[in-house]
Amino acid sequence: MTRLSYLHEPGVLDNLAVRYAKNIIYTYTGNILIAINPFQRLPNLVDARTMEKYKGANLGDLDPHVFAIADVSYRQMINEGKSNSILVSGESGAGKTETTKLLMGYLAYLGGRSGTGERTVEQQVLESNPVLEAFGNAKTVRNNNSSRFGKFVEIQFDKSGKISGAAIRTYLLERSRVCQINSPERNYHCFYFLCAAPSEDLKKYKLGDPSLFHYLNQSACIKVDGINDAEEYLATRKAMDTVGITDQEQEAIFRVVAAVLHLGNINFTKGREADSSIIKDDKSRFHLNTAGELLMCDCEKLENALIKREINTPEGVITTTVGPNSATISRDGLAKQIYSRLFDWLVNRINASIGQDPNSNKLIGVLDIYGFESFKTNSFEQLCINFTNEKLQQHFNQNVFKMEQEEYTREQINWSYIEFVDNQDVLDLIERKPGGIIALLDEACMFPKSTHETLSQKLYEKFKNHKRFTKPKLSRTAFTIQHYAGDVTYQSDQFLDKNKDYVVAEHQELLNASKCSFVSGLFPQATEENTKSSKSSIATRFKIQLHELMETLSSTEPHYIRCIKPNSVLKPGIFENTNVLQQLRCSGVLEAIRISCAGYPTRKLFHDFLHRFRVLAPEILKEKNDEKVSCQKVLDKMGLQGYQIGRTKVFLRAGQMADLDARRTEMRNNAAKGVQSQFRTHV
Ligand code: AOV
Ligand code: MG
Repeated sequence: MTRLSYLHEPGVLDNLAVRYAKNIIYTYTGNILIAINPFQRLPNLVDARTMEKYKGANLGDLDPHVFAIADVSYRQMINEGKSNSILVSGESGAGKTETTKLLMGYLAYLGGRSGTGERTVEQQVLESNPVLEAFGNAKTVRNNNSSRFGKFVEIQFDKSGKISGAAIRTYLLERSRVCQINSPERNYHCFYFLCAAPSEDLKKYKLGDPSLFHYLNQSACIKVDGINDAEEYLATRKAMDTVGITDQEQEAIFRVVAAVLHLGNINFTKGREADSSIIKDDKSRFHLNTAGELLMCDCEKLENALIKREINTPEGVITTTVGPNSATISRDGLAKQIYSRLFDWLVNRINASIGQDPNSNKLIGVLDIYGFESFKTNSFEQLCINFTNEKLQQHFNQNVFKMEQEEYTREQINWSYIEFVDNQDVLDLIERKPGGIIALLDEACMFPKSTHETLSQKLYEKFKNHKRFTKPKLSRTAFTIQHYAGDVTYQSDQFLDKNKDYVVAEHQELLNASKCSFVSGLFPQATEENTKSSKSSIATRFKIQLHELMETLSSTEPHYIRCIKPNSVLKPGIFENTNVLQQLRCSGVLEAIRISCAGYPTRKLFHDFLHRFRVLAPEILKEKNDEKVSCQKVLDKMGLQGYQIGRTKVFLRAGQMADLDARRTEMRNNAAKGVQSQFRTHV
């Protein structure tokens, strides 16, 4: 990209479109790789031969590729002993997860131990993907296989450069999906996989068609094109085998998944007294009993945990009842809590089974995290997601700048400071403690009387003069943040509930007493430590996780891959200009290009420069000067201006490389013509 003669938005866009039309989906802009989703398998692009080709090749010698980025990271790690990270970002459906899998596949190829058995570390690392996707991915409007959690995989290497361990960290699984979905989306894949299991499993778990279950039939979508649920069920079990989840554990996992479905079918109706409820009918009773059996807990206690509450008062504990609405909320809360703990269990189990290498100090981290989101209605999840993106954007900007400036300093060339839009003020708005949005939200969650209205009033009051915060005119509960990628209006209605992460004491007690050690293990007895962590809010915990991630990232050499979704119909061959442009803006690619343009986007080692451009001035090369002097003379002869000569490299302004290349081609063509005419006279 930086070799284009005209580096501006239309030029950038046109370049990408032309390449995409030829199925060239990868493009470099400086060190950043842009990857455009092909929406079709391009087998030649990712096969073993291609891997072999990229192994050890210099960046830029071959066509742009994710393998090239992985290869550079690997070499840097081996040669310089420094940890690297690869940050993959882009909007939903842009291809982050697929790109991440290609990266991991290539790293496993480089760092794998050839010829050893089935359950090598690298096999386990790769097979963790289908397991996590089964439980953490779902069909959404934007992507049939959308990851509903963020993921950072640290692959550890030993002294000889072989993979010796790995750690997977996940971020903020979307919980609301377990209980609530809209057409044409689906719940998490695993529910449908299990409903398509062989009949003996179905019988065991008392399951049937997905349309029988409330958590699945709220959406009209049951089947997804390209996903065969029955096959995926078996594939998931196989992947679980590989990552070391035992048969017994697998049985318990799917028992819990089935129990969640049965929980969702328990309905309530008004009881005799005011504010009380009873199980609605025999069908609901059946599902209640089945859920209880599957979770191996006392069915009567399960019923009570849903329709009754114990309240501590100075006079002692009193038991009250709750109405059908509250009972339903309680049921959904329980389902979400069980599911999110199951997911965390899987992540921990995979980590334990793959194992960490305590002696490894070199790693390559791969980040696959949700891109910037702006929907018609945006809630708490979007705030967390966009907060993540603000953080990563800051990291990106700082690095692009830092890398540029370090290079200029190293080469001792003159440069003037280039300004960039800093987003520290948005980060402060969200995360400052005290006084930021998260802090105010946490505060509101502590007061039983808070509502989303009181929270909103507080925000309006506090940030009325903040440049990045506005109150939409007609709303009393929404607020708008000016993110680096655009304005997003958040609806605060569910913020309080979504931020609270407490388990109802009755639920905790019930499941802790389960006769199934797997289930009781998901709800361990409260100790001092885990009450402390369960007391902190979801947003604050997320903020801490994010902070840790940034610390890890800043100790590594980062590489950036920006995934782009070329169209919103998810089809190959269609390139929507405005859509792509918006993504290039949001991902900071255009900003990075602007930075490059302001400086010296192309740089070449003296030797390489002379090698390439000697045809332009053969007489100068004959002079046997020092390489630096020769470069200077070639550039002078070409009449270029504004370039700089560093210690080891020539630094060219945007477009100058293209200019030189054009003249070189011209020169060569002329030379070839000359040879031809000579040849002719000779004959
Ligand atoms: P995402 O991870 O960026 O979205 P995915 O990686 O799941 O997006 O890609 C979405 C779909 O695009 C995949 O299921 C494939 O069908 C197709 N696809 C993407 N990359 C490639 C590729 N390199 N080759 C072939 N097909 C591809 V999200 O997780 O929703 O933010 O939340
Ligand atoms: Mg994904």
